[in-house]
Amino acid sequence: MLVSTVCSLPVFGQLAPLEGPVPPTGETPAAEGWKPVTVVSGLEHPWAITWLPDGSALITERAGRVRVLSADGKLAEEPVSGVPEVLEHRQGGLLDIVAHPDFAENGWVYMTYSHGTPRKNHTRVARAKYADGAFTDLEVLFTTEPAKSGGFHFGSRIVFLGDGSLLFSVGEGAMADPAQDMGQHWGKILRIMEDGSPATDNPFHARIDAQQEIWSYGHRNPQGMAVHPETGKVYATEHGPRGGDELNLIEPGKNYGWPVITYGYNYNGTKVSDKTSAPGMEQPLVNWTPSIAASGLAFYTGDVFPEWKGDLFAGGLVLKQVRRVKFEGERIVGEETLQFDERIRDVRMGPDGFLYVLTDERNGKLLRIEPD
Ligand SMILES: [Ca+2]
Repeated sequence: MLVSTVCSLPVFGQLAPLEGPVPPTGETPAAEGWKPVTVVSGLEHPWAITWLPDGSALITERAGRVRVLSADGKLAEEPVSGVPEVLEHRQGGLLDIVAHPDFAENGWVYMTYSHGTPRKNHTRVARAKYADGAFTDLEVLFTTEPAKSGGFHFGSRIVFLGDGSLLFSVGEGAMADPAQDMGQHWGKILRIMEDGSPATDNPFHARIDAQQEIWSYGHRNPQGMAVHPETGKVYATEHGPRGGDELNLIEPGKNYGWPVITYGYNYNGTKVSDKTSAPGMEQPLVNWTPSIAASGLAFYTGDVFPEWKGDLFAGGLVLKQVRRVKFEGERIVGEETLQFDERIRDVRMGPDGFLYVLTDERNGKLLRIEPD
């Protein structure tokens, strides 16, 4: 059985000698002309940020709080009331938060979180209406089945597809095999309608031995997901074990291979699998070895850094980096590193054309990436 020790892996430049022949991808060149500017600190293990139309933002903290950041950059002392009760346990807690694209009209905010007990838990999606520091009308939209044990690999990110449905990612609970088990929700990217009802055009909707919410499968722990601003295509990053972190283009019905194929190794250096490819299984667009410990993911759509437009920015926990994955059209043509001093949990586009990151620390920060 695989057990994640992502949190305790050594940092970049101090990697312990590997026992397995992990192919190194080498160091990527440093991105030039940027600097991090602290917008606010005092966030306890922040996980995700979403902006509202008035310029304020909501930030989740893993322990189960949502903090309000005013449009002028002040953090409200009182957390948002009415947040769903979460299981805070190891990697579990309050995870992603995304305001509905039509928030100005409907007021809905969507969240994912771990729910239950350390021995019996699930990943959940819920929504609530937000106004003036309070959630109301809380609705639990989905609960993964079956219950699992332990505090690893809950996922999770949410994206809206613009057709009345949403995708959310779920890890495989650090148990590997559920990722290929179509009877389970674990290790999948799932699709439901925005009101929680079933999406009747899902790829396995009619298959009686499969969970009908499955959109794609064979995932280990996807913790980054973003929709391309022009093509509408969905990209996701996931944690490999030791090495083998991946960027994937997510398409309905496809199998992304875990744990049958992988470029990663177990933490003790032994092989997870003899295979890095197999018929009917997708190859990653990018294989990050050594692992960056993939976190938040965002396409850059602003004008502050014109040369970054259309590129994908992937956060990394263990290497304390954001990787700029350079796109020409839909083709990946290179990669650069934005090096930070702290673990990066989320990467998002702000409404002001700046890229923002959240650091995963007890005294976590929101950083704005500005020209240097
Ligand atoms: Ca894969």
